[in-house]
Parts: sequence; structure tokens; C-alpha cells
Amino acid sequence: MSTRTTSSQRLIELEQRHGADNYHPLDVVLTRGEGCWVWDVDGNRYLDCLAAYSAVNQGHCHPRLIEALTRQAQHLTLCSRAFRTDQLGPFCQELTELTGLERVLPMNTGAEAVETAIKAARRWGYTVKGVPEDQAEIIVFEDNFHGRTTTIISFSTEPDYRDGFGPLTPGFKIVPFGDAEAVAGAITPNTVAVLMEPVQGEGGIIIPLPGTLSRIREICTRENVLLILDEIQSGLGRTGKMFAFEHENVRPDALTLGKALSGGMYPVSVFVADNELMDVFRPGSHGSTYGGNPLGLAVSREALRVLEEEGLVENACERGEQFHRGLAEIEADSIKEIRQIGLWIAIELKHEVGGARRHCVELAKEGLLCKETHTHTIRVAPPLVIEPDQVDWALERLRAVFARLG
Ligand code: IF1
Repeated sequence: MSTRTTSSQRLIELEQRHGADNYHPLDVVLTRGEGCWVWDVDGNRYLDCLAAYSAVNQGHCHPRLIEALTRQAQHLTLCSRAFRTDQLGPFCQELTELTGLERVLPMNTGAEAVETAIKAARRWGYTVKGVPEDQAEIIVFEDNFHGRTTTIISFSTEPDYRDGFGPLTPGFKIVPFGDAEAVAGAITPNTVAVLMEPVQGEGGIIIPLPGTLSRIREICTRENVLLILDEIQSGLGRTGKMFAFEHENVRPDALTLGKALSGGMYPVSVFVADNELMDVFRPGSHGSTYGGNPLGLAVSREALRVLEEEGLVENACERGEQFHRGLAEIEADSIKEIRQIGLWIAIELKHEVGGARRHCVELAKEGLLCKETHTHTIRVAPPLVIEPDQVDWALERLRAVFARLG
């Protein structure tokens, strides 16, 4: 059981007094991380089952990533894209080989990669597809999450993310997630792209029915509409494949990646696409001060090597199934549904029990860090390095809390 002393209380008060109130975190004040374990300032140890929303797939403070970061930091960290570096070419080549797409545009945050995708799709619409200027439409899905910029929240269906930030950016059509026929019905001659999370993360780990992604791929191909997959959270092993689109053997026209692309060590994101789409960007038409900086790319190249060399995608498969088997045995009236794909698990509670926050607070007291989403769903998404005995340890605590709370 965790205990809280004055040091954590003092730190919480500092945050509350001087920081923006834009999150509602658990009152756990962390100071160290290693693998799946994190420690708070009072010395309590927790098993991290959020992994910074899948940014820490390789585990906290991975020694190989620390080594890559510190080594590069002693050579060259940032020189802008006004000059070339010894990291960008190899990074782009390695990502094209990993994704099967032809070109890479590096940015920093996931939202910037998604903004890059939106700009690319619109310009492709005008210069290649022949859509009239400023008439481009992009189809997105209910309960989407693609970032927090004003354009991206313009098509959010979550009032908290959108309301009060107008005027909103036009040019987006929202259809129910997983509804391929609704996508077909929403396409007009001005549609340039479908932007989709193959599995919705924030939406509550919503897995489309088998065949849905393939059907949407067919529709996009038939209608000359780009299929852009946002794998910033679902990608890089989380679903038990390197990319979620591999579950249906679908090839997107473009991809956004972030989070675990740099193993929680340094913000690196990318927009990846084939030549025809990427060629809409000419010198000067898009960029970012830190985009493609050698420090982030050195870390990212090592983060990808760790994923592959440590077999983390396979481990996500095996440990996810182990988790699922254990969760399926928990008998609790409060559980409405358990969803699992790879090491991405949602425990959705019946809405009448009043939300999942209470369970997350109790789990933290037991040493397990989870985070609720959309009020009623407990998200379980540990780093992909998790070991069988750690899964058992987590299941014991989940059983204990559901036994206590129902
Ligand atoms: C927060 C959750 C939220 C993402 C997908 C793009 C981005 C994200 C599929 C943007 C980021 C983060 C953002 C963070 C909490 C977390 C999140 F979905 F993961 F749970 F918010 F909904 N595409 N998701 O999941 O990437 O710009 O953040 O690097 O904003 O609270 P970013």
C-alpha cells in the first residue's frame, strides 16, 4: 500500500499553485522509472500500466536509449534543417524500410505529424486530384483523437477538447468509427483523405470489426482518396504487430508515428508517405526548428532497434493474451466489457457504477498505475518489456480491487 508524506504533498501544492490546471492526474508524484517500474518521492513502487500513453513501449529509462541520447548530446544536438546531418538520411532510410512507404518528413510531436498529414492531403487534393482550391474535405471518425492543435480539435467530437477554441477549421466530415459504408457515403468529389486511428486509443481502445480497415482501403482506392493512418499510439508494437494495419494486411497511403518512436526519451514524430504525396512539399513549404534534429533521431533509431532486437512486438502479443486470460476470470458485476489487442487492454465498466476513476485510485494504492478514459474505461497499457511475473503481479492487484469495489 502506498503512503504519502509531506514531500509529495508539497510538490502537489506547488504544481497546483503555479501550474495550469489542464490535467486531472492521480496524486502520485513520480521521481524515477526503470523498465515497467516507477517510484514516487516517498519511495513507493508502482507498475506502470499506462506507459505515457504508449510513448514508453521500450520501458522507462532504457539503458540503450540513455546511451544513445548522451552519446549524441556530446556531438551535435540541433543545427536546424539549413544544414544536413549524419542522422537524417539513415533515419529516413530505416523508417521507409520499416513502414514500406517511400519518404519520411520528421517533426516533433504527434499533433505536428498529423498537421503535416492534413497539409499534405489538402495540397495533393488541389495539385494532383484536381479538387477546387479551399474545397478539400477529409473524413474523420467520431471519438477520434489526433492531437490538440486548433485545426485538429476542430474535428474532435469531445466537447472538452473542442469547445471554446473557435473559430474551428472547416473541411472535415465526421462519421461513426468502424462504419465503412458511412465512409463511402461521406465521400464527395472534394474528398482528399480518410484520417483514421486503426484502433482508437483515447476513444477507449475501440477495435473495428475484422475486415473494416480492408473495406475502407478498398473504398479509398476506388474513389482516389488517400488512406492516412494515425499510428501514433497504436503503432510500434502496441497491438501485437509493428503496425496495427498489419492485422488486416492493408497498406496505407500515409502514416503518422510518434510517442514510442523515441521510447519516451525525446519528442520525435514523422509523417511517412509515398513519393506522389510527399512531393507536394517543396523547399520552404513546411518544417520546424527541431524537426529532424540529430539528437532526437539518434534516440529514435536506437528505440526502433530496441523494439526489434528485444522482440517487443512478440512480447506484446504473448503478454497481452496472458493479461486477457487473467482478466476474463475476474467476476465483477461492474465490468461491462474487456477489449484487448496486443498489450492494449480496456476494462469498460457499466456506466451505472459511476466511473472508473475510483478503481484507478484504488489500483494506485495497490501499486498499479492505470488511467481511466472517457469516464468509464480503465486502460491497461504497460511498456512492452513487461514480463510474465509482472503481468501476474498486476492481475493479483486487479483481482483485489475488483473484489473490494465490485
Ligand atoms: C494529451 C491518448 C489523449 C494520439 C494519437 C496523435 C496524438 C495522440 C492517436 C498527438 C496523443 C496523448 C496526448 C495526451 C494524452 C494522450 C491521449 F489518446 F493517448 F490517450 F490525449 F487522448 N494521435 N495522445 O494518441 O500526439 O501531440 O500528444 O505528441 O494531450 O493529453 P502528441
